[in-house]
Amino acid sequence: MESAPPTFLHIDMDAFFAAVEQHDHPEYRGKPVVVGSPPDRRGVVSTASYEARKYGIHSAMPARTAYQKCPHAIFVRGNMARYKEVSRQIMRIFESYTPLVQPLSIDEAFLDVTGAQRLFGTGREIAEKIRADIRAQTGLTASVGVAPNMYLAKIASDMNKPDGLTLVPFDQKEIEAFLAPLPIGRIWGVGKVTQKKLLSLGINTIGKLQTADIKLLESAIGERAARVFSKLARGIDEREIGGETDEKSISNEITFYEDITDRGQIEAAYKKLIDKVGERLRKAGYFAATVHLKIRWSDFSTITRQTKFPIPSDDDITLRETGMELLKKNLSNRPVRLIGFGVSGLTRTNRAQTGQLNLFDPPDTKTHEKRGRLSHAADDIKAKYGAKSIRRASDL
Ligand code: TTP
Ligand code: MG
Repeated sequence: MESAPPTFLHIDMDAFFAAVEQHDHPEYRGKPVVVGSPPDRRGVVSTASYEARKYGIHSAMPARTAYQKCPHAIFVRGNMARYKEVSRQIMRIFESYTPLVQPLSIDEAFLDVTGAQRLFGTGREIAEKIRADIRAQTGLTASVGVAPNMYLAKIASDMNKPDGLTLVPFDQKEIEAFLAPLPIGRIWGVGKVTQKKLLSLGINTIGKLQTADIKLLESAIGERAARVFSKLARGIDEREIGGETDEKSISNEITFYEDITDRGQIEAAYKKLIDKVGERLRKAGYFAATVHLKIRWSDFSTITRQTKFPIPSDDDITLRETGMELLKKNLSNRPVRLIGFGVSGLTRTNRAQTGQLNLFDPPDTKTHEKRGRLSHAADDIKAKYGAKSIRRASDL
């Protein structure tokens, strides 16, 4: 078997809430649609159709301002339950191509399709198939970036919106040339503060950051940040999909777009991570013995902490209780860049296993074998009956 190059997709729906409204209400199509607060209230715009964006309307803008810019726009409150339903549909499409899916928000996800290439074709071909599936099943368009890592895929998906497919080169020199003209704000994690500091050094493009003196950078933004951002400027990103890394642990993490200090916001994001991990844990049929917390502060220093459940657990309540306790113990007032939650010590039963365990045949080995066999069986069925045979069955 030829080894396929590491390939990641970032998929993001176009004008998501507004596009759903235009799909569900054909009379809105081709017109400026603004989803969010009514214009006579003090709320903001959630999103605007591309027709409305021509008038300068965008997410987070006061609805009143949007109205001033385009009084004839169609203002709708939106229907979250419906958006979540479409979100589930697209996530299911992603999962029909690879189990390595990391949703980032309601309308976007990272996919590691490295292994999927054997079954479904090149990264580009997979991206096209997914776009076609989304269109067929939801009537909506998505933009996709195809790249050798997640960070480049995310940059790329935004470059030809709406309905765009952007391929990032896989050669290091070409990657650097691809990034060079982009503004530094496009680098994942460069917030307003860092941007200001870099601009004061005359660094306004990724290209300038590529060639910047490292000592100068370090003195401006600190050693760790300098190291991380100069790597990202060259397109180097070694992160993996925050999914199941092996059979012994399940974890998920989120990097915030900006450093967050608001405890409520951090806790809300963390709870979502806990729920996701719990879902996967149960889906995989495990109980976990240990909870893990990861916090990366704004200066890139990182802590990991762990604690044991009273007994191996898989239910949401225990996961949340134990997880939140661990978070509350370790959160301070420092701004947070990344938060992660994970579980390990996975077992098939939550009963004490004293004396039952054969050291030469630990449960994880069996699990691994079983899962391996299952995946192989799935691969075989797909190879025999077509790539979509399994997905159709699970969609029923
Ligand atoms: P985005 O993907 O950021 O925006 P979008 O899908 O509307 O448009 P684009 O084509 O540029 O991707 O966000 C997805 C949805 O999340 C968006 O449709 C509405 C919601 N949202 C808010 O409610 N408030 C916000 O400030 C943002 C940015 C998004
Ligand atoms: Mg979007």
